[in-house]
Amino acid sequence: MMQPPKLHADMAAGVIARFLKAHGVDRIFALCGGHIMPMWMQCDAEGIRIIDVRDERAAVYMAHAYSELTGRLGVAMVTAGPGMTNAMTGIANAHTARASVLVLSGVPPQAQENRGALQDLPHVDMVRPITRYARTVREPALVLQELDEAVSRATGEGGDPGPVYLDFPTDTLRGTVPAPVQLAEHFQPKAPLVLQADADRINAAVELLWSAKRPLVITGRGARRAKKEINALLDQLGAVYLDTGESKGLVGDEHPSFIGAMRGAVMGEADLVITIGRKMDFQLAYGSPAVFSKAKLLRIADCPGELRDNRRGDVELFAHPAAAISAILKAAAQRIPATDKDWAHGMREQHESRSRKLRETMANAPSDSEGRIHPNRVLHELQARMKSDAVVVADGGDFLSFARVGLSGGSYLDPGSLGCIGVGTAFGVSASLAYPDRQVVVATGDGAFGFNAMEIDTAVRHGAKPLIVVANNGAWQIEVHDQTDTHGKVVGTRLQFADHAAMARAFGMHARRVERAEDLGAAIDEAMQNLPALLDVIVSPEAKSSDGKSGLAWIPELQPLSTWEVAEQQWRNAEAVK
Ligand SMILES: Cc1ncc(C[n+]2csc(CCOP(=O)(O)OP(=O)(O)O)c2C)c(N)n1
Ligand SMILES: [Mg+2]
Repeated sequence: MMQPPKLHADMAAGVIARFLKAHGVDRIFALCGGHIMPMWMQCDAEGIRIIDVRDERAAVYMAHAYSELTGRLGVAMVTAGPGMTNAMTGIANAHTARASVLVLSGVPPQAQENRGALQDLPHVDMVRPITRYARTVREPALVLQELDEAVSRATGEGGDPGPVYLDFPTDTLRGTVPAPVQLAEHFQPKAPLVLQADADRINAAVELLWSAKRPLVITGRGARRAKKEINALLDQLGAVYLDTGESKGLVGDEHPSFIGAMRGAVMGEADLVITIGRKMDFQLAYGSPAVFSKAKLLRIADCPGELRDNRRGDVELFAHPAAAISAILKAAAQRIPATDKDWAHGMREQHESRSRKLRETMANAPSDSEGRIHPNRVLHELQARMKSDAVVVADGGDFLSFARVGLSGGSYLDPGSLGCIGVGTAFGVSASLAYPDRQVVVATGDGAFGFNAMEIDTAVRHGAKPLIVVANNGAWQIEVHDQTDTHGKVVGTRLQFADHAAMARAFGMHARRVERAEDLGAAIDEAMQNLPALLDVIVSPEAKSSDGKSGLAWIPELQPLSTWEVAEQQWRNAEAVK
């Protein structure tokens, strides 16, 4: 039988592995296949841990979560054809979330290209609109420079960060990279880019900030590396603060600026909105003047998508948020802010009173007439047992909406603005492998859980220790509510009250079903002693979340939420009359 050539470190596959290792990649989330085998074996030979998953979507989700949580490059490796198409949802999600992910794949050997080869698809064409860079690399001597370009784009050197894609014909992976082109420069890890702000614009920003009476700071993805500076800015200015799913945990709920429960009111009252590393996407009403009716805008970001989408800033600082805010604080020196302290304190007081009420409601949320537990009660019992640095992963429809508000920890992940439900278990496994000493709690709807449920197997095999809590209401319930309210008929949205605990046990995970509220506490305690674990909690389908009520599910014309839709229509009509 003919043998393929023996693998070695100077083959393209070996050079790829050495490049990754040199750039600090210590793990790859992957699912194997013949086309990528040389890379796979060489990554292992370099001591890079292969975390082998059960579906390529999960590989990319895990690389995504790793990148979001650690700030480093996440790497996924998938095989050609269906391996690659399975990965596409993960790539799309990383694209929307602007997560730095490198996806590596293979294509058939060049001699078989377009001949009807096994798993031959135009991968690059398929992912181009959802990647920052996508190439097939056919020449072994060009592997290093292509990798360098891809990683630079993934990490946002010159544009929005996000996923990048490279694939290689299998013969290229087996081809030798000539020693002279293996330049040492390509094996030098790069420090993260810190873009400095222009001094004139810093002064203009100080003017805006220090003359505002009702300044509101909103953070997103790009603010994550500026925790200290953002807290200092809030302290100095006495501004109020809204977090978003992208940057939860950056400013603690105990901070006097934090007014998360006042989201609706504050958007209309602020006279200056400062976005830091945050898109003005649907979650922020596209920045519409109909919603932010009195606000000037200061926008700070080091990537274009977070700097000027939908609304231009009165001042725009194209700079790393940490650098920009440090420069702002230095330039403002001892200047006294004009912030209306009574307004800010009032906002905080109302926030505290609403949060207190929410906590009471959660603690006492009654079961329904059939004894099924209210989702808020589940979250309350969980939260009571979680440490402040826990990683929270929320997923689902109604349950995501409850969990987003009801759970807090040191880091937070969810389906993001792609609304990519099903990420929960994969995100949780990756988080737990990244931070083995932190609690990782995955709070997921039963529908959402189903997409990647098999990753419970990956958790067990790889020693990841998340606690997965499945809110089992036997339905895609947020859709059931929408159908009932909007169309008066429920069709194709009911599931069974399936036994997810039995499924988890089949893969060697500790698991229990919980049916009564009074059993929750002990079941959670026991699960936390036996991680990884899954709790299949029967929750009431009658509970209706705020996302269910806000109109998010029925997709209005101009805005995502009904109240904003009304405001936008009124504003457009009033402007048209003028
Ligand atoms: C991949 C994907 N498919 C479908 C949807 C539409 N969708 C949003 S929420 C939801 C229901 C989720 O059900 P479940 O996870 O059980 O949560 P519940 O609403 O029942 O609490 C669906 C189908 C989506 N956002 N993403
Ligand atoms: Mg459900």
